[in-house]
Amino acid sequence: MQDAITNIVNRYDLTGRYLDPKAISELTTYFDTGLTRIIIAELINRNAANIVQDAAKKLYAEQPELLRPGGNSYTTRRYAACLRDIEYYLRYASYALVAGNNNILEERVLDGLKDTYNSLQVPIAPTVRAINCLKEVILEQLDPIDQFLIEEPFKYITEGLS
Ligand code: PEB
Repeated sequence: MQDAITNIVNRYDLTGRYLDPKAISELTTYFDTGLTRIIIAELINRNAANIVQDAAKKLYAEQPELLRPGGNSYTTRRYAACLRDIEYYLRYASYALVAGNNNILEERVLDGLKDTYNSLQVPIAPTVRAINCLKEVILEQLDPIDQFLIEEPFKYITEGLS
């Protein structure tokens, strides 16, 4: 797993360079957003159950056919798997948010995920929609000026799945 700092340091170490103004500027950008990243992670921790529930509610209000016979969320087992998947997305997005780096999403979430979904016939488009619902529920609770921070990890997941 990488974070914003190890990412920069590793890059410079590879070529044996001191941290130049470009590196310092990248580090400053990360540190300047650090406190806000932590505040959002705290908000996610405090409201995780509600955020997951609201995102699922939103998804199923838009696509009720998922819950009917033939739908991929039909049966309590699959419905529970879906809520669990949404929870995974939220938890990993909060890690990437704090790390200021999406590498953990690649390593622990996206690697092989599309193949898994395809082999289980879990539909990708509604899954992407679920992830965006998750993001929208969080965005409603954030100051507009901080919203770009949470866009980053969710955008990375949805693009990786698409
Ligand atoms: C990914 N999801 C499922 C499985 C796996 C994942 C590996 C198969 C094994 C299992 O059921 O546990 N696991 C999940 C994930 C990580 C991980 C993200 C990351 C760390 O380890 N069905 C829908 C919705 C969508 C959905 C659109 C948003 O209709 C999800 C929720 N995922 C869904 C469902 C299953 C599943 C499994 C329904 C069960 C599929 C099945 O067994 O038929």
